[in-house]
Amino acid sequence: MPNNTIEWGQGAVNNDIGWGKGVSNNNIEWGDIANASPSGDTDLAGGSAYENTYSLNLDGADDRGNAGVLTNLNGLTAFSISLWFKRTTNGDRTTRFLFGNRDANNSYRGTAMSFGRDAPSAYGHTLYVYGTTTSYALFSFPSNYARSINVWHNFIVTIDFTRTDVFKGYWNGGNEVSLPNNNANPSNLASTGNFYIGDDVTSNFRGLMDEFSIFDKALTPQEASDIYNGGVASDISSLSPLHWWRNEEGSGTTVANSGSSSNVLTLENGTGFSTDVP
Ligand SMILES: [Ca+2]
Ligand SMILES: [Ca+2]
Repeated sequence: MPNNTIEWGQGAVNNDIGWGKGVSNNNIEWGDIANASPSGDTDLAGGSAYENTYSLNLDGADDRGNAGVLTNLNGLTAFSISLWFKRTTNGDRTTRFLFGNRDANNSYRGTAMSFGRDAPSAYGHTLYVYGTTTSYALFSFPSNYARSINVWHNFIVTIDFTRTDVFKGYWNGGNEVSLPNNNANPSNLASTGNFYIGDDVTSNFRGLMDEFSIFDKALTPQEASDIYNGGVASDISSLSPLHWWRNEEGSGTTVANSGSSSNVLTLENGTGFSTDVP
């Protein structure tokens, strides 16, 4: 009967026998909405399931995202960066930058990471780490890593200056590369220049990027594997990222920070979105 007034299927308001409610912490998601409520209570205000719908589309000319100065990274002795990327062309004779910090004079002031050129001979993919002293360290993935086009790859770089192998890097959740510091300095990270995604100074990345995150700790091999998740990006909020640009806006020139920090990503020079995601 339309408009019945007996609230069929609903327990009495404020009933105390748990009627209509899944057992607390049940593992069959009984009564669970959007996985946001371990007790099975409906959480209409805070419930939001992880979805990945949009990535960044970078033209390889001048497209980039600008996060400004990430002051909460300055002076850290341990940090990690995770990024997903997809190239759609190969044969590139230019080394392209996945990300980089630099100041108003184009001097590096933090990190930078290159994707080594394809030809005439393939280069490794190198992470540069500038410290609060003037010197820097560099660490490279082998040149054959992440070379295939039209598939999504994940790179995770972890730095811990108190570790013998200061650098541990992961490609697609494994393929670990461990390297000691190759220099007397630095012993920490400088972060006093703008942080750019897809850009260093001139050689911008060409392709798609997504779910870019930065942590104030060295992620473990298990955490690197969890982030890769078999090649499907997933909710990493339990790993407490400081910065996490998801690009789920799908339009406009500002990307929210889903980590604990407030730095938004400003999309410059016509940077757009794609519905192709990892
Ligand atoms: Ca995304
Ligand atoms: Ca452009």
